[in-house]
Amino acid sequence: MRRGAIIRMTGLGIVIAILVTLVAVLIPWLPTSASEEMDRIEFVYWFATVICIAVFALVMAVLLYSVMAFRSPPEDESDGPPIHGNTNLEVAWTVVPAILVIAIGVISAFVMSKNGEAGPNPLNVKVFAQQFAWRFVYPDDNEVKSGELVLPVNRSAKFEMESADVIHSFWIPAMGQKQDLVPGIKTRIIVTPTRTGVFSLVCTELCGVGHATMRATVRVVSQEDFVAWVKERSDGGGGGGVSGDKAAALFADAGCGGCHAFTPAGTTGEIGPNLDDLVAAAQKAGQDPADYVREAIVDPGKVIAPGYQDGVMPPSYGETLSPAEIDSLVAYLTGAK
Ligand code: HEC
Ligand SMILES: [Cu+2]
Repeated sequence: MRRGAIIRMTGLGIVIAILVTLVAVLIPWLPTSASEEMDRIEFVYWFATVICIAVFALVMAVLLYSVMAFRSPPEDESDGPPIHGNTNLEVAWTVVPAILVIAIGVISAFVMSKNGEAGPNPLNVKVFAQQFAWRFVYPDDNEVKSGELVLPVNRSAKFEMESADVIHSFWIPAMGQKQDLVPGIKTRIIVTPTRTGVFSLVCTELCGVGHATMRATVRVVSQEDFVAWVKERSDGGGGGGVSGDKAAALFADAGCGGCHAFTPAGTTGEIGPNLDDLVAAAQKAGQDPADYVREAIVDPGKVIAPGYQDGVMPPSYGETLSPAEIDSLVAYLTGAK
């Protein structure tokens, strides 16, 4: 091949590589990493991206050069010269991509296995998902329950996850790891936060009308703050007391607030009816307010609030909440103290 052609193609390739690199580097495609697992995932991402940029630049340089250099003059209807295979070229374009793809595969497998290791002293957290809320239980820390995910920094958290209804998916974008929750089986995932702060956990599997609201706050705190939080959460026994504060926390933890507006709880959910005037609604239905509300929670399909659909409010609260918890919610919602 002529030297001039090689120089021109190389120049084109360098220009293309620089442009594409700018697009890759200047646009913040990924959130700033907040976990060890995400650091490794980012490594795989950049490894694959560098290879892609090199291959793209090579192919585009040859293509653009050929389009310009071998363009046929107008009116030229003759055939091009007959070309036979070029064995060296064919071996190169088979072997080089094979090596690159295998390298990406090997590195991914390595990172996946590393990201599945929990370290010596993981924090165990049970995750319960249901349309459209997350609940967390800390089995080794006084069985503390929470609707907010609180994690100590620099310690692996090992999540054991269950879904009460349909497939959901656990994802904290800044922490990289993602795992489905499938009804009937327990799935696991490990996350090791590397910096304190507030992040969000989102459901990333379309799971029904409230899917977009199925989020939870993730708060990563120092080890001391975590111990203090567990202590504060355990004081008072966690047995589903009937105090207003507990009921308010339960209303949030059980996901009610994601679907219902209720002024005392400060929630604004719009998937279900506003719960501010339940006493009036019960009177209209000619029922005792406490019975009316209890029935609405335990057996939501029995009477459907006008203008709303059956099958949206989860029918499982009668099983997932304890009788004491249901009592406290009923008292909270009817304004009885
Ligand atoms: C996925 C959304 C969703 C969640 C979560 C949810 N609800 Fe509902 N809720 C609804 C919808 C929709 C209705 C109306 C249909 C019906 O009556 O079943 C409703 C109806 C109700 C009613 C009857 C309202 C009326 O005016 O008659 C009450 C009371 C109620 N919900 C309380 C709760 C409580 C307490 C929780 C948490 C333990 C909760 N809901 C969780 C969607 C939800
Ligand atoms: Cu979901």
